[in-house]
Amino acid sequence: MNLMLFLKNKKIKIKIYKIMEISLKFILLGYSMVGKTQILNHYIEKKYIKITYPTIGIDFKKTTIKLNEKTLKLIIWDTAGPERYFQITQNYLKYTDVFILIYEIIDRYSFEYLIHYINAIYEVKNKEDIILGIVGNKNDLYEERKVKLKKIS
Ligand SMILES: Nc1nc2c(ncn2[C@@H]2O[C@H](COP(=O)(O)OP(=O)(O)O)[C@@H](O)[C@H]2O)c(=O)[nH]1
Ligand SMILES: [Mg+2]
Repeated sequence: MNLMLFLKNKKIKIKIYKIMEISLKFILLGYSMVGKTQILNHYIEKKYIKITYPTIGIDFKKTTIKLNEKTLKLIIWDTAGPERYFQITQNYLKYTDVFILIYEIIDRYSFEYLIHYINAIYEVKNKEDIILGIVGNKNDLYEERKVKLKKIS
């Protein structure tokens, strides 16, 4: 990879041998109590930690993964529920690469609420730049399921 620098109007070409770190920004969105923080903690710590407090404002965790022998740095933003601090969340949407929308399968409203996030994302991103995943959480409570599974074809 080559990097061009201009120093005192002189063009300098620098060869970069070490591949620069690639980073991807994720954001977890969803109604309060759907399990955003739990999912993030579980992913990072690889264990279940009981959460007894709500997320205030916005929080993040970092990790790295190996993909095709390259190290990829992940920055995962964990947001508070929609009622409070939504303004803070909104400011981050523009700088996000991957959106993870989370609902809980035992609460239909938490599923329907996702449309607010989708609309907010559309406001700041071009349609073709949006990478989005939807997660139905609390699957252990499937007997109380309120959001039906439908085949997507
Ligand atoms: N039964 C069950 N409870 C969960 C699950 N994920 C999270 N919770 C619980 O749901 C509550 C809210 O979780 P939290 O991660 O704080 O939700 P957040 O507000 O979306 O960040 C906590 O009491 C969690 O322990 C799950 O998969 N199953
Ligand atoms: Mg939280």
